[in-house]
Amino acid sequence: MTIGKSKRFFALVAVLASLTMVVTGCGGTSADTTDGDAGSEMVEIKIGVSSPFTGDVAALGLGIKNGATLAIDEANNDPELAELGIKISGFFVDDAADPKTGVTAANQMVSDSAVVGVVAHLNSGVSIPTSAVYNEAGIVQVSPASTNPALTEQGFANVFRVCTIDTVQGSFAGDFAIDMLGATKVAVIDDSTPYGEGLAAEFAKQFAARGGEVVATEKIQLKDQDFKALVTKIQALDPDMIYVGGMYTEAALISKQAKEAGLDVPTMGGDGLYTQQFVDIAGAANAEGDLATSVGLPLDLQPKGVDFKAAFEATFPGQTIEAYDTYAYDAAMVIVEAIKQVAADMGADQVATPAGKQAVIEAVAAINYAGVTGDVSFDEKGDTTNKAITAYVVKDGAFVPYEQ
Ligand code: ABU
Repeated sequence: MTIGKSKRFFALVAVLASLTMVVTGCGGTSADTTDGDAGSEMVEIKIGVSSPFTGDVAALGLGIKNGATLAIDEANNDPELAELGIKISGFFVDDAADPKTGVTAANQMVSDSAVVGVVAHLNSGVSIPTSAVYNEAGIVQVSPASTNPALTEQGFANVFRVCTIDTVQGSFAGDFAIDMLGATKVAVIDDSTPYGEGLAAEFAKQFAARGGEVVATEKIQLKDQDFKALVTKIQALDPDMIYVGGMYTEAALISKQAKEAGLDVPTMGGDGLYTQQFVDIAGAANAEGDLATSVGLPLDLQPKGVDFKAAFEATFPGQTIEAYDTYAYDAAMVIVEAIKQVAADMGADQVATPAGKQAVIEAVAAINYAGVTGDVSFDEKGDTTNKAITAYVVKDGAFVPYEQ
């Protein structure tokens, strides 16, 4: 952790133990084979990747696809993997941020016996129901972005995430609103999803525990677009901030319509807001001063963030690195590392067998991987041990780390 540099930011690591904040086809037994460069036979192992490639949160979902793609490309240039006789392919499926579509996507991926693990999904509301599919199929699920605590509270030994959870993020945001923004009265809105409800509740709990007043607790639905009546209602309560547990499209429209109605107070939310799309939808002038927390450190403070940026720009010229790209990269790499361990122990042709897939789960559970985002390891539930959270503010039309 680059303490010296991070002192400039309210990029804080929430240390869970003390809550101290420090600045700063199922069951297949045969594997597909393909010819390697030297003419030797390679075993093809697949990693499923599923997130929203379409719809209102596609910016974040396509970022996950990009991050996982970079990892898979890099893995296939790894001489160690080639020596083991393995080629990795991605199996990409759009879940459209929809629980039902997500379950279909999950079934599609696990039906291919070469799929030994999945990087999935963005939305907690999708990751939670699909986790039962992966559990039944006996393959590892590593979510890059689903932050609702319930995902890893189901007792599934095959479920992991590389992003920290909303009890950490929500309480961080509650403290931030009090300590950094001096907020006293907040209107809290959630989007009725597991993520939005959970994050808003954690924020409100901490904000109230610190002496703040929650003047409104309101619900919206995904794809709502007209928030004028809601804004009028909360405007009468004179809040000095709006907190939105939700995703960027709805939150940006709330910010825009609040400012247009004369309710000129910051809108704040969690990682679901941390994308330039939020600013673009709200309009830069409306979004100025709005805030978002997000998991982990800013890209340039992530241990391998600068290298990731160079590789990303070479592979996806003109595209933007989104909030979870490096997390998707690390999620895929954790699965790759587990595949390498299992191939070394059991042989490449055993990795995609039921026993091999179980061994991959066990290898992920024990992993200690030096990732782009930091050291990746998991606790007994499958949650990351990396509890970093950063606060960002919109300044001159773009999110930047919040400076004191
Ligand atoms: N973590 C933000 C967005 C995804 C979710 O958890 O629903």
